[in-house]
Amino acid sequence: MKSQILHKLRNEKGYLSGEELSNSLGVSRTAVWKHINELRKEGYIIESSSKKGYKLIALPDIVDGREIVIPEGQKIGKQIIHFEEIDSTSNYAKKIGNEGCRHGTVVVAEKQTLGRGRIGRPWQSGSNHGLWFSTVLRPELEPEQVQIVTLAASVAVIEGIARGEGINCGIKWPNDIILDNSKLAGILTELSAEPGHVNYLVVGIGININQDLKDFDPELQNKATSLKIHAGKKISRVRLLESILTSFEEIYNIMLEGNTGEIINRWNKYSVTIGKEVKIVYRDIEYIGTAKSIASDGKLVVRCKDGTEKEISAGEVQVRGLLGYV
Ligand code: BT5
Repeated sequence: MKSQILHKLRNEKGYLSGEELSNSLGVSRTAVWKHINELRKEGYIIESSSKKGYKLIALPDIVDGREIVIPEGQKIGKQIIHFEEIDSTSNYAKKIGNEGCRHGTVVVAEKQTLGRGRIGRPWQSGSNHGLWFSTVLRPELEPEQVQIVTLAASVAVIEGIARGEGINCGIKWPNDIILDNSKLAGILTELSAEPGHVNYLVVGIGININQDLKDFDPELQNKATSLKIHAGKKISRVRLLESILTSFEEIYNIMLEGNTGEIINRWNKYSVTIGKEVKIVYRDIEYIGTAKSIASDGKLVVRCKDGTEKEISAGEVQVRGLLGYV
């Protein structure tokens, strides 16, 4: 009943009288009033006037499926599973990936208790100030081609933020989204595969949205940022998630058409890595070179000091001068 009342209020630009609501839904006016109060507790701002009735003024910034509007035909985000709190959205996405969930299913949480980055590193996501979500994808790709999906996801985040908020970010290979020389977002791609066949991929995306600097753990305060810190105002997580999912669908379709060149071109456009001196740390071996380009399979091509070229697909790339890494 509550969601039916909400639906009616959302479709009405002006006021809806208590009588109209109670008649059309077949419940008493007291019941309508109780549901309105519950919606208010959930964060909906509903104005009431004894003469005119109820009017929806503002939506809460809760990132569940009720609030997120996905364009007709879009597969990514068509199904959204929302948690108030979870260990990690990527853990849950893997579970439902194994159970055969639909391509494009998105798992999103207000808070994570065990958010993680690559190689077991922690991801700070214990408050509802950010967007923490994981998408299950079922692409027809060979396991060795999946690096392109991480690049595609980075492009989707960049373009979704530009489209939704008009803020331009950069990408540090392979998966860091950078704003004002600090880390705004990270992407963790995990794979379930058999030889020659990808069962599914889970792309976990964490974006700092409405944190103030003091909300970050002390060790992150000199290397993390949020959209609010940059823009000086609160940002709607719901609207931003919608625009990122739409960008993701767009770039995913380009990938399915086999046009990886277009993904690489866009990625290069946003890259803060190419042309920079980088330090590669891989299995205790360190070397310094210049990031030259991205290969068609998403690997980073690095020209080493001795003139040789290496293609990097794993390990840690540190961009000199950025984030105080070197
Ligand atoms: C990443 O790893 O950047 C991938 C982060 C992916 C998080 C999403 S949230 C939804 C989904 N569910 C999950 O459990 N994970 C995904 P990596 O490149 O390894 O970077 C990790 C490092 O980033 C940490 O060691 C910290 O230095 C830093 N870091 C941690 N939390 C941060 C935050 N909120 N903002 C900026 N930097 C952070």
